[in-house]
Amino acid sequence: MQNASVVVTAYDWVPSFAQGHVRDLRVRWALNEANLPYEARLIDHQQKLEAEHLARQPFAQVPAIEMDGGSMFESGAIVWSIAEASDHLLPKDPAGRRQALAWTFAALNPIEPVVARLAEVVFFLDDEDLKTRLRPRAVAAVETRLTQLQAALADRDHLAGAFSAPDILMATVLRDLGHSDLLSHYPALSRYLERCTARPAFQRALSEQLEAFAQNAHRYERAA
Ligand SMILES: N[C@@H](CCC(=O)N[C@@H](CS)C(=O)NCC(=O)O)C(=O)O
Repeated sequence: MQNASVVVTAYDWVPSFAQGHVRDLRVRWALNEANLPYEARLIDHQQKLEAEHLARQPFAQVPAIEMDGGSMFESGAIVWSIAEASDHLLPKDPAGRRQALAWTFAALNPIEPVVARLAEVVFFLDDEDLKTRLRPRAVAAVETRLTQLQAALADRDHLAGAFSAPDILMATVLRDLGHSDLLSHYPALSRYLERCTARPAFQRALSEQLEAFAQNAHRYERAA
């Protein structure tokens, strides 16, 4: 690695249920849309706790990015910054840009936490009784947001005019429901997600994340 002007910090490997869903995917997608070459700095789950990484990401998470001589964290802020550096990932008019900003926060605030909560119940709870008790409420919270989101999207193809930064965030959040059939009850949202993820830049980003995991899998299989 090194000498690239853009460096994305990501995990070298995660368990299969999380592969293709780690949040550096959003950053890789935005960079591919913006045609900005980058290199990945791959860290493991010990390195994320070390001072060198905490200086980049104070909460011991990924992603983080180095670009324009500085470093930043939080995937939404990173995607927005990449979009600002690009000439086609944000509306040019002030009103459209404000809509894009609102939808960027919307993807990460009302929507992502309920999606993440359901994933937590499905993937991280070992207690089957507790899982059975908590799942209906977690599903209902997601359904409420999907109903509202579908109504707000109405017949538009994208959230804020043409495809833009908030679509990268919203689509990656909605993809995280792929472990369930929930989205199939929301045809406009299913079509929206298909439209976004059919983009070549998304496909490249996904391959790049998965390729890193595949290259490092042997180290973890040996350790298991
Ligand atoms: N709000 C943060 C969330 C980052 C996050 O949750 N990253 C996950 C991977 S997708 C992580 O590193 N989790 C490990 C941990 O929290 O210890 C962002 O969007 O960048």
